[in-house]
Amino acid sequence: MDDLRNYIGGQFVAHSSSQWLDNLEPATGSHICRVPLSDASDIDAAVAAARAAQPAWGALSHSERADWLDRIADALEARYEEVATLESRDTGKPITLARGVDAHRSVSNFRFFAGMLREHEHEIFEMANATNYVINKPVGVGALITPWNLPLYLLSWKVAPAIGMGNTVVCKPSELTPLTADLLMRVIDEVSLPAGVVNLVHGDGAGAGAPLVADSDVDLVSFTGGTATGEKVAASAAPAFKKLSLELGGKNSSIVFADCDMESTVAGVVRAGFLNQGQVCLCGSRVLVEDSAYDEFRDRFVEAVEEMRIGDPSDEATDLGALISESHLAKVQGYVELAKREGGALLTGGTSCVPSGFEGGNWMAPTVIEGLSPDSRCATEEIFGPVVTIHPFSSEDEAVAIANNTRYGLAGSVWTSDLDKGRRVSEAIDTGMVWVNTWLHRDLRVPFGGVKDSGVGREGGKWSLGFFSEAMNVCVKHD
Ligand code: TXE
Repeated sequence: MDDLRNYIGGQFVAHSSSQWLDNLEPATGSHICRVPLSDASDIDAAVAAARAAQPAWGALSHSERADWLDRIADALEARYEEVATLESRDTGKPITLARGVDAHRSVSNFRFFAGMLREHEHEIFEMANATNYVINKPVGVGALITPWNLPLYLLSWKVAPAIGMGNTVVCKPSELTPLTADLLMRVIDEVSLPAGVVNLVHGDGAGAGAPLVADSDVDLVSFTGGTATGEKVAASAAPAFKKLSLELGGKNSSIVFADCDMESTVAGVVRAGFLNQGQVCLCGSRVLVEDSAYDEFRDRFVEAVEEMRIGDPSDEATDLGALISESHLAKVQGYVELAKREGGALLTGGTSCVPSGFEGGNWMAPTVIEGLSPDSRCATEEIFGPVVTIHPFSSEDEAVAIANNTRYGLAGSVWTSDLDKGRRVSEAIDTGMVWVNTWLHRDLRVPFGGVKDSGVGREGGKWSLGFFSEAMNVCVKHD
């Protein structure tokens, strides 16, 4: 595959330095392409192109911009299989997941926000002698920074509402998974979106991400990634009062009550624990089980985990693929070693499991650990891999207390046939989102985001439209 190039002002351009990063395939370790290691001068050029394009783009009506989003959606949909294949190759995730989740959502993100824009109306607040109407103006130039676990899914989740509300943007995708971001730029070029509305600069966090956030001509920052990086982004953006949205890590609990439907709960909790090899910020990586059902659930859960097929990501029968990188694999394995030192017992996994022919890749068996204190590091820190810890509880209060004993507060799930209990427990958990008897069941209209160290702000539906715009009130006095 050819070396990648930045996309600035409607042109694919070379970066200014001669530095490159090798993009490696997680499943095999083989070389895919070289990624530009861009620097502050590339960022300056991209931000200048975005700034120049913003007035004309911001002057279009919502429905004109909605038409552009639909054109991008159509062109992306025409390349559905290409999106899925590139995403699977670049991330190591199974092709069925790349099709059903990544390729599907990338198209529907553009379609969904096109529909929202067409329905968007000014809010009106009548007074006895005056009418207030609220308009949503573009913020200006947006910096959109995304991680490697759901590359195009998350990038399109930001690009669509950002440009939909009249902003122009500079995207900085993860340097580990640049392929579908490059594809999106080719799609945007193909549909002839006005030059400078969407720009993309490849590179790492220090060389490209940090100067982008710090650029004085950037008005808004939408970041999804690790909590430690989020702290740096917040510190850089705050002094200039940039609008900021941070979607960060999670350590989410799946809370299983004895009165649950055992079969669907086991299937749902396995999916929550291991989707995308556990590399989703929403994953339920700590499973809390009511003590009277603990033994039965544990045995069935481990059995179901062992039935998952690990192997060639391009094989439709594969359930679990490779981890993103060698260093990430080492970090996840380090947590398994830590769990042993913390007194945990491995119920399954804990080892590498390299499929034949994939010796150069980053492979790890799905791992379940019991016997750890719910306060232990492995039970409270984000591991972001195929590792789940399992813990008994004896009361609703105890389950909630365990669920809340982490620095994170992103998501969770509750499994019970008593829906009153399901709602009661959900509302007591300090997170941004909870599912009852399901997991990752997404309605794009609802708020998405976390509390505590899981982030700041909400995206999704009207929350995205609000974040990517400035609300302005006009009060007109009547005679
Ligand atoms: O994320 P980073 P990484 C978690 C997970 C994972 C950890 C680190 O725990 O192990 O984060 O993953 C860019 N200024 N999540 O290292 O470093 C970077 O180039 C501006 C949770 O991949 O946060 C990339 O584009 N940008 C998460 C993006 O930030 C900077 C999904 C994310 O990279 C930067 C992925 C800087 N100083 C990992 N430094 C989730 N919540 O979904 C880096 N970047």
